[in-house]
Amino acid sequence: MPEPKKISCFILHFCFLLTFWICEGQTLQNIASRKTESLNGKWQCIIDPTNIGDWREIWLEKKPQNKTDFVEYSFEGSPLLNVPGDFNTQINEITYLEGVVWYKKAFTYQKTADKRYFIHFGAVNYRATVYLNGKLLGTHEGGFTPFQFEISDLAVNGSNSLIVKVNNQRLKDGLPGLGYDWFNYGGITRDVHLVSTPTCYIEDYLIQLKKSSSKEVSGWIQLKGAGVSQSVKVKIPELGIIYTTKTNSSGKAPVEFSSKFKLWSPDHPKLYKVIIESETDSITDEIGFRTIETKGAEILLNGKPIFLKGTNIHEENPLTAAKAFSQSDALILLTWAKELGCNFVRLAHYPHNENMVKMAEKMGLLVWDELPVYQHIEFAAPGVTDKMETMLKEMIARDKNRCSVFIWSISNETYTSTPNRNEALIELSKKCRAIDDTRLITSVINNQGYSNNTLDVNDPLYNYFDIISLNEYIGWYIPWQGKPQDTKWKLVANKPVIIAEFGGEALYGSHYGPTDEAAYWTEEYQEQIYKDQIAMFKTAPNLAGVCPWILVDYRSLGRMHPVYQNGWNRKGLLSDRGDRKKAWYILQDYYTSLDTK
Ligand code: GCB
Repeated sequence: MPEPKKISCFILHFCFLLTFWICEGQTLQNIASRKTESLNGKWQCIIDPTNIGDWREIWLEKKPQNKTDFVEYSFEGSPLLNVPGDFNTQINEITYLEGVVWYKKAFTYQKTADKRYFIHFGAVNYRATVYLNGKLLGTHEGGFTPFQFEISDLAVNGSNSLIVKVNNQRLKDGLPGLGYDWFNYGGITRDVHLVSTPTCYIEDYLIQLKKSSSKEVSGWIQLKGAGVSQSVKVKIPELGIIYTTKTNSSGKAPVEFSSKFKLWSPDHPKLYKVIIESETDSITDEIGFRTIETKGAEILLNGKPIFLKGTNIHEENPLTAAKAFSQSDALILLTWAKELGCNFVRLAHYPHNENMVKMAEKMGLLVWDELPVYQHIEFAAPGVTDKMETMLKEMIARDKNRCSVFIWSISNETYTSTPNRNEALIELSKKCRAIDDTRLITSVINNQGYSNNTLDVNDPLYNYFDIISLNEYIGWYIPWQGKPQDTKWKLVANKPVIIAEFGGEALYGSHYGPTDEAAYWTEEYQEQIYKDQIAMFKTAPNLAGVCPWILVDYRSLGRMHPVYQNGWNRKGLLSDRGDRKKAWYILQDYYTSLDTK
C-alpha cells in the first residue's frame, strides 16, 4: 500500500499536470537554421505498461541509500530506443503497447550568460511529460506537432538528465479519438534538439505573397526577449532585395515589399534563399512564392487553373514497416508519388514530419496538410474543441512559410450524428481563416447520398469551405448502381470538387483469370475499380482533382483478414515492398493523359 504522504504528493503532482497540460508559448520556427545540438540517438527506456511510474517518481532517478531501500526501477541497464522513431517496432515485446514508456537522455552542457536554451521536440505521440534534472518542464498533448521548453534556468553546467514520459494510449477525447485506421505508433517519433538562441531572438516570421498578388510580399517578423525594439532586415540576395523594417514595443515588425518573383509551381519549384536579420539574431530559409485561390469551379495556382493529380500518403515507411521521420523516408515516398505522375500529395490524416513537407516543396509537389480530427471525434467532450484549436495553431505555425502547402484540411469523415460536429467545425474553419486567409480550407466529408446512380453531395459544412472534398468508395464498400460513365451528380454549391479518397484493396500477387468470377482482394478487382472510377470522374461537375486511397499498403491492426491483410490496409497502389499493383498503371496512364490534353 502506498503511504498517505506519497498519495498526496502524487495528487498534487497530478493537479499540477492538469493545470499545465499545454507547453509554453510559441514554438521556435525553422530549427534547421538555428544553433542546435542533436539529442537524437540512443535513449534509455523503462517500459511501464501499468502506468505506475508516476507513483514511483521515476523522474527523480532515486538510488537506494540503505540496505533495505529497494528502488524498483532504473535506467541503468535498461533497453535502448532510437530517437527519432516509434517504440513499437524497436522492441518485440511492445509491438502492440498502447501505454507508457519512460525515456532518458543524459547530455552535457555549458551555459553562457548571453544565450537562451530550449529543448525542442519535433513530435511525441501522444502525450509527453518532460522533466529536466528531476523537475517538471511541462507537458504536451498531440502526436504530430512540435513543442518546446525553455531550460535556461533549469539546466546546469556539466551533466544533465532529460526524462520524457511518453504515453500513446488512445483517448476518447483525444485527436484522433479512439478509432482510426492506421497504426498507433508511440514514442519520440521526431527529432529532439537542444537549441541555443541569443537572449533576444527571432521567434517567428511569415514571408509570403499577399493574397491574390504575384509580387507583393506581406508578412511579419516577431522577436522575443529583452530589447525587442530593433531594426530588422529581410534579404533575398538573388533578387537584390534588402528590406529594412522596425519592430514595435512587443517585438513585431510588419514586412511589406514587392519584387518580380519567379513563381513556385509543380513544374518550376523555385525557392529563394531568404535571410532574416535582427540586430541580435539571424535566420536563413528557402522560400517559394505563389498564389492559390478558387474561382467558381476552378482552383487557380498563380492565376491559372490546375487539375490536382494526387495521392494519399500515411507517415510510414513500408520498407521498414515503421513510422517515417527521415529525409530518406520522405524521398522514398515522394519519389513514388512523382513516378505516379502526381502534382500534389495529401498527407493523411495528421501533420507529417517537416522533412516530408520540405522535400515535397523541393520536388514540386503541392501539399495538403491535415488535422487528426478524424471520424469518431467527440466534439462535445470537454476540452476537445480547445485541443482542435491548439493543434490547428501548431500546424499552421510550423508550415506557414511553406508555399507547397496550399490547403489546410481541418477534418476527415466526421459524422453528422456526432453532437456539436457542425458548430465545432464551422468555428474552427473561421479560426483557420482568421489565422491564414491566403490558403484554401477544406474538411473532407463522406456522407453524400448515392441512389439511382446519382451522387448527392450535400452537407451544410461545404458552405464554409473553399473546396468540396469528398471520399467515396464506390466499387469497394458500395456497389455501383449503374454504369460509372452514366453517374449523375447533385452539388450543394458551385465550388471546386476534389475526390479526396477512392479505391479498394488488393494483395500484391493475388490474381484471377479473365473467366473467373470477380474475386475480392485481387489486383484485377482493384484495377477494375480504378477503371470504373476514372470513367466516373468524367461525369463529375467541377472536378478539380482526385486523390486515391492510398499510395502504399500500410499497417492498420483493424485489418484482420488472415490471408489478405494480416494487419495491413491493402488499398495501396504499391505493396508494402513497393511493388506496383495493376491499378498503379491505370492511374499513372490517366495522369499522363491529363498532361497531354
Ligand atoms: C476512409 C478513411 C481512411 C481509411 C479508408 C479505408 O474513408 O478516410 O482513413 O483508411 O477509408 O481504407 O477504409
